Parts: sequence; structure tokens; C-alpha cells
Amino acid sequence: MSSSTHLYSRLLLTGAAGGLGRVLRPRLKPRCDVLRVSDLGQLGDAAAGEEVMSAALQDRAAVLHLLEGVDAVVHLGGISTEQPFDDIVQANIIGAYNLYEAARQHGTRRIVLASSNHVTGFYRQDEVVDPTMPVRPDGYYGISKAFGENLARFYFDRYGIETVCLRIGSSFPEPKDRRMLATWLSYDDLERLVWASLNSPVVGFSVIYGMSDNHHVWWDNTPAKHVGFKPQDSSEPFRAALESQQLKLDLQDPAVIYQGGGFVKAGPF
Ligand code: NAI
Ligand code: 15L
Repeated sequence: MSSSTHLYSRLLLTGAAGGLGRVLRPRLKPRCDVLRVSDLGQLGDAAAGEEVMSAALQDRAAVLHLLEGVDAVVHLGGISTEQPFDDIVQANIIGAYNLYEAARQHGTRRIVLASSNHVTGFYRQDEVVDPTMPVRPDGYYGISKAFGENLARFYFDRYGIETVCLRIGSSFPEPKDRRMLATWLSYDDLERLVWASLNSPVVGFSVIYGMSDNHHVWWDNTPAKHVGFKPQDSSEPFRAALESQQLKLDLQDPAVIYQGGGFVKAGPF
């Protein structure tokens, strides 16, 4: 615990060079004493109050070093789309194990884990899913995120490391298609979600869907109310334009039937 007014002394942000990492990097910095940013990609120079450390998640020694002195982690790093299994194993499965093992060894208290809606992508779009329902991954990527959630559950049950698993929907500047009218998470709501997950006094092991306050949704976050996430944006202002771009839907298309959209058909590679 920091002696300053911040909840966390040193916060680690992995995947800091990625799409969401670049959004969260400047927004997390004011909320901790030191923000350590990490990725395989280009991170630029350290700003005031930042530490820059490159690391490949599958490199156990590098990840052990990365977690030194870290109170909490926002773990965004890894492969973020459906890809060949061998690549996913390295970044998302071995990488997640290395992260939790390093967190255990260094006494890290809390991890905010970027999971994905693709953990439950094979539920239909006419079903409502809550975080207590069985997983139905829609590919190897979704399977790797389900593994991450199980790992988090185990490290909480055995070692008391708290995790909030964020089953992020679609976090982009704007929703891009009809599916994203349900799944969209604005960047401001992403920040609210991550901060609620870090700031909530007790989270234990929690799973929550990351979506804005959209009108028509497939996910029910009631079991995760304790996280205290209150989205303030909505996809509704984008509805008319998106629906006019996609007037007809092929109701036999698995990408239209299932929540995971195109991910349910991705590959083989
Ligand atoms: P991204 O692909 O833009 O960023 C991921 C970052 O992880 C990249 O900068 C990449 O260099 C880094 N990375 C990949 N493999 C690595 C490895 N082996 N070692 C170290 N770093 C590695 O993805 P984005 O969109 O920023 O997503 C961030 C996280 O949120 C990901 O875990 C993704 O699965 C998850 N997510 C994102 C969603 C979205 O709508 N953007 C939706 C659901 C989940
Ligand atoms: C994800 O998990 C991906 O990381 C992101 O790029 C989007 O495709 C998102 O899911 C989605 O389902 O829209």
C-alpha cells in the first residue's frame, strides 16, 4: 500500500502498446504513484512517473522481473484475435501462467484481467448470459481467455490474489456494425470499468462483461454488481447509421446467430 493518497504504489499495465493500452496508459498514470508499462511493441519514452519495461509474456524470467515491486496489474497483453493455437499458447496461456506465478512470488494483490466476450461466444444472440453460466468459447482465442479466468480463480482460492476478469465486448472509438450495438464498450466506460475493478474494496474472484449502457444487450452483469461499474455511454446514437448500412441479415449465418460474430467462423489457419 502506498503512503501517498494513491491506492496503488506501482501499477503494471501490460499490452501498453496495443489499442486499449494506448487508451489506458495516460488515464491510469494519475491514479498511481508509478505506472510501469510493458509490451513487446514500441512503448516510447517513459513519461514522468512511468517505468518502461519490454517483456515477452512467454519469457518466464522476464515476467518475474516485470512483477517486482508491483501492487496491482492491468493485464491487457497477449494475442487479441483468433490466431493459430501455437501462437495463442505462448502469449495467452503460458503468458498468463507466468504473470500469475510472478504475482504470487512478489505478493501482488490484485489483477484486472482482460478476458473477452469470446469466452461465451457460442451462446446465441437471442440468449441472455450472465457471468455465472458455463463458458462456451468460440475458438482457441476464447479458450485461452477461459484458461486465464480459471487460472485467476485458482490463484484466488489458493493464494488470495484478487482478480476481476473483464469479458470485454467491443472496445473501439465507435461501434462498427450491428453486432457492436450490443457489445460496444466506449473508451470512457472502459476506463470506468478498469478503475472500478482496481478501486472496489473487495473483489475476490469476479467476472464482469465489459459493455456500455447499450439498449439491447446479451449480457446480464447483476452477479457482478459489487464491482461498482456504472457505464455512462450507449451505442444508441449510432444505431440508425449502422442499421442503414446493414439492412439485411442472413439469419442462417453463424456470425449472425452467435454472440461471438465472425470469431465463430475464424480459421482454420
Ligand atoms: P491489441 O492486440 O491491440 O494489444 C495487445 C498487445 O499485447 C499488443 O500491443 C501486443 O504487442 C501485446 N502482446 C501480444 N503478444 C504478446 C506477448 N507474447 N508478450 C508481450 N506482449 C504481447 O489488443 P487490444 O484491443 O488493445 O486488447 C487488449 C486486451 O483486451 C487483449 O488481451 C484483448 O484480448 C482484450 N480484449 C479486447 C477487446 C477489444 O474490443 N479491444 C475485446 C475483448 C478483449
Ligand atoms: C475481442 O476479444 C477482440 O480482442 C476485439 O478485437 C474485438 O474483435 C472484440 O473481441 C469483439 O468481439 O468485437
